[in-house]
Amino acid sequence: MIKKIKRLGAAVLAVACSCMVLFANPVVANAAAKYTLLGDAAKKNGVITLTRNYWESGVFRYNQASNIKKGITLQYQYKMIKGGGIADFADGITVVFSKKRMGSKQTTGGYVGLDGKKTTYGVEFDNYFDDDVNASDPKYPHIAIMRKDHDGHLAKKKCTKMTNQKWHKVKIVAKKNRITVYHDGNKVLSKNVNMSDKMYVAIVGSTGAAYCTQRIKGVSLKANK
Ligand SMILES: [Ca+2]
Ligand SMILES: [Ca+2]
Repeated sequence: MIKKIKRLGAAVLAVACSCMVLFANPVVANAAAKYTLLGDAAKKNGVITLTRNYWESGVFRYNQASNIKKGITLQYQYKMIKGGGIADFADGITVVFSKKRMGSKQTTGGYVGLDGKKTTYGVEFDNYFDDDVNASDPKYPHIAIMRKDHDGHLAKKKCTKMTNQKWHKVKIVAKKNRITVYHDGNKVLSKNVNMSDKMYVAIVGSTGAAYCTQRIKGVSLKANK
């Protein structure tokens, strides 16, 4: 049984456990910066650690909806540090665009913050292949523009260096009808989408039966001119 669970991987267990109430200490507010850290996220010396252990979900959430009709530019840096369990890295970090503000209950494992709603979009930095449960998940670390849930890869790009344990720069230009993603200064993905005029923005890290430390820093969100 243990072998079977190991073979199935983190995401299978995520499916089984995706409805769990995950957060014992749900909210740490930072009103001045207009964002809130939820779940396992914690800030120290300007760096926000989203995850550091098994079955975690850490959320950086902007408290107010963004005007996507006009467009926004989100920038931050991230670093993934080798962890353990059934793999060295899992499951990744996702920038989530949702109609409803992200609350204190989040999915762990391969879902990485996506809530299953058709109106939800995201950009994932996925460092774990979700094995049998998610046939559409590429077998390599990838950046992807997502819709709805962990199966909803609208566009994807291989990115093995996301797990080289160094800081990487992300820039995402999100408009109502298009999401464009830059990684370390290079444009890597651009895809037509169909978002609402106003969307909430959050950055979510999660883990499952495998984990790694996932950190972000220097997060900024600006309205496009
Ligand atoms: Ca995955
Ligand atoms: Ca994926």
